[in-house]
Amino acid sequence: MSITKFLQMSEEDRRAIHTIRCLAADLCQQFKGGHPGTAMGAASIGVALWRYLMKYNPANPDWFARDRFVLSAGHACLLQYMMLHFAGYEEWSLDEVKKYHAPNYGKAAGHPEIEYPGIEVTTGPLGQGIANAVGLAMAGKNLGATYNREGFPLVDGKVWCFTGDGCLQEGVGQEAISMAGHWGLDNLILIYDNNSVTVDGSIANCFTDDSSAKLKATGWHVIDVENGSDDLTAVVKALETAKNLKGKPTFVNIRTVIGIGAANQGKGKVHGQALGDADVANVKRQLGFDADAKFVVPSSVYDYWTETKTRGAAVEAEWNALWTKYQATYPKEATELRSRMAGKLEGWQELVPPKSALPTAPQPTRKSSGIMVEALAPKYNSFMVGSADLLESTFVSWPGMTEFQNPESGLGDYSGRQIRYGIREFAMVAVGNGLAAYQKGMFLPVMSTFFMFWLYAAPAVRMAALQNLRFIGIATHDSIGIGEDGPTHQPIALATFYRALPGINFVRPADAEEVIGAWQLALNDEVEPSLFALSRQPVPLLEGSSRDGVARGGYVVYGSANPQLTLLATGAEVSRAIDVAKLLESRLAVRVVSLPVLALFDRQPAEYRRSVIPASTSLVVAIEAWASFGWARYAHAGCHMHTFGVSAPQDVLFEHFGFSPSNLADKIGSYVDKWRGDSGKLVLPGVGEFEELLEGYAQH
Ligand SMILES: Cc1ncc(C[n+]2csc(CCOP(=O)(O)OP(=O)(O)O)c2C)c(N)n1
Repeated sequence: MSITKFLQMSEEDRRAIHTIRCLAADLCQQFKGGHPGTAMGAASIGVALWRYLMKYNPANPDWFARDRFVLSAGHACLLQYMMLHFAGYEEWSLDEVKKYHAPNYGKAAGHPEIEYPGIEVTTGPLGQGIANAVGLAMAGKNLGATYNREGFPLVDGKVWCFTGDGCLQEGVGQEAISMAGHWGLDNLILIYDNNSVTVDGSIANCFTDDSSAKLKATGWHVIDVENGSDDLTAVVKALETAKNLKGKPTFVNIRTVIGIGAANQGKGKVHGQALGDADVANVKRQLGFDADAKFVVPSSVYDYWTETKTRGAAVEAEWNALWTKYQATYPKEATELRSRMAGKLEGWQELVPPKSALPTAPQPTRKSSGIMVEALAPKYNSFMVGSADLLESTFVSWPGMTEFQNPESGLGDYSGRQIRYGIREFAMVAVGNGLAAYQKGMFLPVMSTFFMFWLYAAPAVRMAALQNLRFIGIATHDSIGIGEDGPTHQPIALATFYRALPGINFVRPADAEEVIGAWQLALNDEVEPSLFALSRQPVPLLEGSSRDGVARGGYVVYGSANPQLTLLATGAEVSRAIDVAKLLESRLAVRVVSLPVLALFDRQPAEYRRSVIPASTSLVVAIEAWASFGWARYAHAGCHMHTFGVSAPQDVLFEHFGFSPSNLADKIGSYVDKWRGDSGKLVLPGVGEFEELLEGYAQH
């Protein structure tokens, strides 16, 4: 394919595309880094979308009814930045775009970031963008089904997602594709920039799927374009067709040439390296540009793009008129939608039961969490509540719910808010991120699976935390307390990651009261996602438990005002720690501290933390049936897991691993004796002397 053979375009189109290619070469060459190849090869796709097809208003990037674009191949962000510049987004001046890879970094980050105008989600970890796009498309479908009325297509935007070969190789991309096909999301268009090249070169060495056939078999419409880098007309036509197809999402498989025009066009080398001065000049010469002039944008190219601004203003004005009429015609729906547009969740506080109304008989914290799901989910259309095939055991269902399903299936409809994600944990959370990103605060995704399988979802949780995308994650069966399912299902080290992750509320509540505290914390925090680790096994409602204590991250739940020994615990181990305290208190003053949210406790004033954990006057021992990593920060010693767990009933397992109250009292008692010495005066261990009290107790 020769780059001089642009037979299918007008002169203006060709010049616009050439300009993008030369700019991409210059932008990477200036700091000798970045990803030029795809921006060059897929320039025609960019022009087709922003110049011809997408509905947006550059003067109001957050216009509610816009189409949404997701660059799943986030490394190709230069293309998006240039498009936003040409389309007329004020904040995307050419100078701003030039900050790509610059030391004075700005909006033109190495991968697109959600906080900047025209960028719907942060992308870069390949595959997740496809799932985000599925979430955005679900959001559009759900809103349309809930608020659109005859003659009022209030929500009818499309979601355009750009994928390369990489995102299609990633499991999460395939999980999401499968979901979209199942749901028949016909507002979703997945554009495959099929250049058949990744970092290491041709995909012939690792990826030989027939993607078009595969997507067809997954329930998608498929359109093929053969000569995408050259044939703008064909690209526009294919995307136009895709936009109008009904009943299924559409996959547009467009063959392009990566780095078209460069010496190494079609090769891995142009994917992620600057071309070099000589080759940049060579590209420009071929495209009829001055080989020595940099960052050249002919004025005719800016003229070519002026239309996007007038068109954008007109479509928004038209929609505003529709919205005005809608508000007059459907005041109730409009009021609710307005409140959701503002990200409000009004009146939930009144629906929260007081401690006196909570069940006093022991019950699993996963079940206590269900109290809040049942109280809130039926009332708020913003709640999109689902599970990766564990709806009942994670208590995220409610009587009378409607499933989010393709109406054709007879299983539900698009207004449904109970979501069956199937056994696709990673995509579940990445899709949830798309829901949350549609318009922050408009949706509150609640998603569930066993805690162990939040490991599968971890990369998407990280992206939620990075972007301030709020969700509530329900992570049940959170320890060896899962019992007979055995070590494959018993999380030991996972909490360490979630505790270290910034921007998330990771909560392990001790009882029903703390579960309420966890929900309150999550709902009061309008910014960060939350993840609750919940027990499979029953725990009693503790006399000293407190939702306000959860709001401080940790608090004294039981025991002495002047302890010689302070026990720290979380979740189901808190009641166990209280049992241990009771066994020891005939000879020691003991206190028990519940620490449901370590990161939040860390942010409390030092005096408060000292008053809760008096580490300079008391020995401090942590009890938690997870790995000990991190506890040396709070305690002098700890009782933790050192192996992967075993298959047996949960009460047998707690015995086996040394967590019976009598064994814990034994071990901790001996530890205290050691530090009390013969004189009886307590000597406190120093930094670095953390002791593992259960290491070696269980051999496997
Ligand atoms: C999950 C993940 N793994 C690895 C990478 C590193 N990486 C960035 S781009 C890329 C290759 C992508 O190939 P493709 O999607 O075909 O993009 P193109 O070469 O067409 O630009 C890789 C491996 C990444 N960004 N995300």
